[in-house]
Amino acid sequence: MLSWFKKKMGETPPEPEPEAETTPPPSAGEETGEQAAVVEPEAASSVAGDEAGGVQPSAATGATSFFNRLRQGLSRTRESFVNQMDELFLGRKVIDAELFDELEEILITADLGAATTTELLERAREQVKRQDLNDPRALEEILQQLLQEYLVQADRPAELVMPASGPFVIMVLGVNGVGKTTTIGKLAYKFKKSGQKVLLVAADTFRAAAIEQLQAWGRRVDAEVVAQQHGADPSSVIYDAFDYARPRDFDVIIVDTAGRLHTKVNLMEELRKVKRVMSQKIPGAPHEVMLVIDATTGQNGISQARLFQEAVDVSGIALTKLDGTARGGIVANICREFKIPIRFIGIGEQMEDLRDFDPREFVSALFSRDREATRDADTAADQIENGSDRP
Ligand SMILES: Nc1nc2c(ncn2[C@@H]2O[C@H](COP(=O)(O)OP(=O)(O)OP(=O)(O)O)[C@@H](O)[C@H]2O)c(=O)[nH]1
Ligand SMILES: [Mg+2]
Repeated sequence: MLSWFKKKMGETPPEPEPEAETTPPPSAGEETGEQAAVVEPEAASSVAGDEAGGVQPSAATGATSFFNRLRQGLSRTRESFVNQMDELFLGRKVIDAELFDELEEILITADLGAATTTELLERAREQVKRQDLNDPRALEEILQQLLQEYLVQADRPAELVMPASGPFVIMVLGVNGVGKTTTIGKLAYKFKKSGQKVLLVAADTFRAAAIEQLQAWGRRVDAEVVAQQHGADPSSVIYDAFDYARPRDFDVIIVDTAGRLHTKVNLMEELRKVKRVMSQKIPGAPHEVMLVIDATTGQNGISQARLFQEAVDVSGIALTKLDGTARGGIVANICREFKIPIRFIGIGEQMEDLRDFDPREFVSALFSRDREATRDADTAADQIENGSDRP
């Protein structure tokens, strides 16, 4: 399992940091001279009971079933991808131009995008030539490895970095229906499980149901919610919420925003304003601007995401509904397009269905066959136990 966020640690000296070179300085921590340290990774086997009632946590017990759950979530993509690969390689003895052409089609169908596909195949061709390879299976391995490289190349670290003092403010944005509120609920659940005090802020005042939905998540994961009435000014909700939070020592504040009218300038204006208000109330906030993208929307989802990125400086991506699409190649496409880390992936509607994005685990789950599932799961479990699953 990943250590998925870093936490302020005022007095305790930080643990030795295994991924020190990929870790940026926590902004507030540096200024204050305080150190950040990695919070213990969430235990893979400790899916807590649903104390507040509502959602049934599924039986993810132990690293093996954790990996299998990811496999299961990705089953549509995996089956389509792996089946097509198997068909392609079946009976082939050599790597030739025709094989590359057909591979190109598979990758494009998997939503890798034309540019990513072209670039990836170009690099694969080079490797085949350089190593003088003939066996099509070797090509599959190269492909796996190149895909993984795309996924890790985003030049910022995948963990969230909390400030050294004060609450960690996360602003969540994205087109309507992509899964913002659900992701916030799942994220709140993760933070709560890690012992953090969480406040949710209903700054999506566009429709009443959005506020109620966030409140329902708050009850479910036992987090407080600050909300005003439907139609209220989002900035005023932020003011209220941050005033409420100040004396109450929250560790994490997660702000839900509206996703309506994304093509209209006024939504982007509003998001900029909301962001500005946050920084006026809490210097440095929001510490994370998390863009939610729906994996089932393909290229369209990517162009929408670009609009948000242009309007506000996005620092991380949550990619939802990967369980609902056969085109998981979008992950590589997004990594190449945005150079922003994918922090989390959504693989279902339950509260534990938000997974830390681990490129190696993802690629391995994507390429695994049923007959290999047990072996892969065991390997993943070993890696998790040995703490060696971080790229
Ligand atoms: N299968 C699946 N469904 C998801 C996932 N994430 C969210 N959903 C579903 O997607 C639908 C929309 O999710 P919301 O969280 O309401 O989306 P939103 O972005 O907040 O929508 P608006 O508030 O209307 O802008 C809901 O039915 C969620 O249950 C996921 O990872 N997998
Ligand atoms: Mg919502």
